Amino acid sequence: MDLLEPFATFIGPRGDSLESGATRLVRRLSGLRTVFSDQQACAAVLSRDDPVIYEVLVAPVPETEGHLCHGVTVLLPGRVGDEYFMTKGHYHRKSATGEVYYGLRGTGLLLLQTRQGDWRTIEVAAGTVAYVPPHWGHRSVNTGEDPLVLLYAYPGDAGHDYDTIEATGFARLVVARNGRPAVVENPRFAPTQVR
Ligand code: S6P
Ligand code: ZN
Repeated sequence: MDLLEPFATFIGPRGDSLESGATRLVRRLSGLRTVFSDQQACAAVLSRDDPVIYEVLVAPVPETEGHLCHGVTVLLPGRVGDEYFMTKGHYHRKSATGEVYYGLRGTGLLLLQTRQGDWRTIEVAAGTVAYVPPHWGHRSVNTGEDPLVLLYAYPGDAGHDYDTIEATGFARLVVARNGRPAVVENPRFAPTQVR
């Protein structure tokens, strides 16, 4: 039996520093062009700058059965056109696996949907424990003025399916209307055919 040495990671007061050999993934707008619906607004931002949209600090846990992958997502505040900064979003490749999020800082929405197009939102703020049940695709959206910082944990063998979201989009968009977040229909959403 391979025993992994128990370890802890330190999360700083801003909820954004994870030490102990954590890997930092940086997602900039240039790598998220297909995520935002307003392509003109996206191109306009990219003509000036390539802003960081979010970072993921990943604790060093094997991505295998039995382990609990965990880390912290730091999603910056901002918009592309009317649309708030958000993560790519994904289903778990092993679809029957859930995930827990814990809000450390900021405010936002978790956008959840099934492959058939049923959708939900969960408001998240510091102290929110949000549960993503198996089979629900998920994306985080920062609707506030501060970074949205979320701790996450999911089964090590869950894997990530980004291709489906890339192909179908999300059923709903989170946009600013009169300065407030609104959840509106995505006219380009194409639910996956039930096989
Ligand atoms: C992984 C978990 C989060 C996301 C992170 C970035 O299952 O849901 O760690 O990876 O929030 O989102 P995304 O969609 O780019 O992986
Ligand atoms: Zn996930």
